[in-house]
Amino acid sequence: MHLPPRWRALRLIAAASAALGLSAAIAPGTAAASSAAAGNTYYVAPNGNDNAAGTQAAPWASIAHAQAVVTAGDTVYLRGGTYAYTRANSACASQTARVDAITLNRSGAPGNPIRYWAYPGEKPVFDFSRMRDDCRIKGFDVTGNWIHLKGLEVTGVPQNNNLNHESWGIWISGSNNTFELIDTHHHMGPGLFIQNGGGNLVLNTDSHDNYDLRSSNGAGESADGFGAHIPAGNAGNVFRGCRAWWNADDGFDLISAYSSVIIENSWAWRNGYVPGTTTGAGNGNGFKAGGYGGDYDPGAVKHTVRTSVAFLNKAAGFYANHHPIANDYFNNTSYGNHPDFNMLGVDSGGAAVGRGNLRNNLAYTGTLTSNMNGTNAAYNSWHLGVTLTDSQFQSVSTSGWDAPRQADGSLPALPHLRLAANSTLIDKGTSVGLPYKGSAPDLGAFEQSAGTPPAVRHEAESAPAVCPGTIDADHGSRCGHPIGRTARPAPALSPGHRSLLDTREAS
Ligand SMILES: [Ca+2]
Ligand SMILES: [Ca+2]
Ligand SMILES: [Ca+2]
Repeated sequence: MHLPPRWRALRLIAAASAALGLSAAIAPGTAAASSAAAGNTYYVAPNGNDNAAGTQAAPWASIAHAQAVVTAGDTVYLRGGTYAYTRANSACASQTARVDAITLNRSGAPGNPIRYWAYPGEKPVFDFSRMRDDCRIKGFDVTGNWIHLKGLEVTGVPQNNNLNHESWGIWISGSNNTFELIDTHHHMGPGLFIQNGGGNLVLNTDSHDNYDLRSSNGAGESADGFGAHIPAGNAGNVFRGCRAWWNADDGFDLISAYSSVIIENSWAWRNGYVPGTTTGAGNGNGFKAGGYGGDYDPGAVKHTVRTSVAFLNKAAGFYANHHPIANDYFNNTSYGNHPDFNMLGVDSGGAAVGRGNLRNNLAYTGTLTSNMNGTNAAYNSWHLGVTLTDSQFQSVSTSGWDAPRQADGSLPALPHLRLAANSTLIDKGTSVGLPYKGSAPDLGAFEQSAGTPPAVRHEAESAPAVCPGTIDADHGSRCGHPIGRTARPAPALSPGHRSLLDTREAS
């Protein structure tokens, strides 16, 4: 852990509080025992023995042994301490083959997941840094369904040769799994990567300091914090309450995703650098919301990125990445990125054009926007015609965003980039179907108005949130919003934009 001891202690306290609060609902021997959800409870500990009984008094040693025993509805408590791995559970068939340290292929069932949870108040650490397998490595390979991982720290998956694009901390191809309160970091590849499957929830999870320094497509080009690169027919993947920082490539990456993904209440900062430095590495977008290698793709789907924050990323805070259709970007805050919102899309003829439905977003410092012609954008801070200053905010600090989470696992309550009580950005938004206070939504990720009753959900504004049909530069002004705009030709691409293409790590 890179956190100072004080923060680490606070984080442990928070984790303990959260775990204790939830453990009461599922504790063995309670009323839950009479419900269908109640299964067996087993224990794994670093000093355990796989020939033991798997009880609290006589725990097993490995999660592999546990998963060979469990069935739907069972809970495996992982005691605190380090589970160190030195080899995969199969041999490398070649130097470009893929192996797993841990394979979770045993599925739960609807309402009866298999739970692999940190024991309340303890932190099980899965350390893969000493693995020497000479091919691509997955720390956790989750191929099963209805599995719930909670409270685990996952670290150090290496690349042991330079013939591949990346290894992976957690690799997912199953469906309806939950990844909660995971701290995945210091991998030579993405921290958490959804390759296939739908209905997966990544909740209150952190991914940071990942750097693929031995990637064959360039050091740092593939270590995203989070990725979803799923085929069609896999709806319902959601990232909520997640943080991505100091990942060498992007914070969140949805390139080559053919099913819609939602990212909400999440933060991304300082991505695109060698972790802990300002030395540039990979692409460096906070939220890379799609794209298919830069080309028009008729299979494109709409993603949603909302109530999220990006700051100090090397490239864009929010980036369309040549996406062919308009994603929804609602109530996001982007601060000091390059640029804050880059809506570079592609039309059916392959030409560059702005693509995106933007409402209630806030851009401050850095370059505010680029490639906006052709988007459907209204009620964003740059439409107000005023120059923002720091006084709009309670704080513009970029420190402390990796502070411990709240007791329920949610993001820490910081004053940073929250609107000041007298901010002119309060109630300047328009309803996008999200809850808000006061007479209208505020701009940015944090609703600030207080003292007035919460509004009920309003009908969608008269201008549709989603532009019907294809938007292009000539028709952008027809995809209505009340602020008059003049359609202009799409701007030429700067050379740097092409370098933001990112086609490799989806493989
Ligand atoms: Ca990249
Ligand atoms: Ca990427
Ligand atoms: Ca408001």
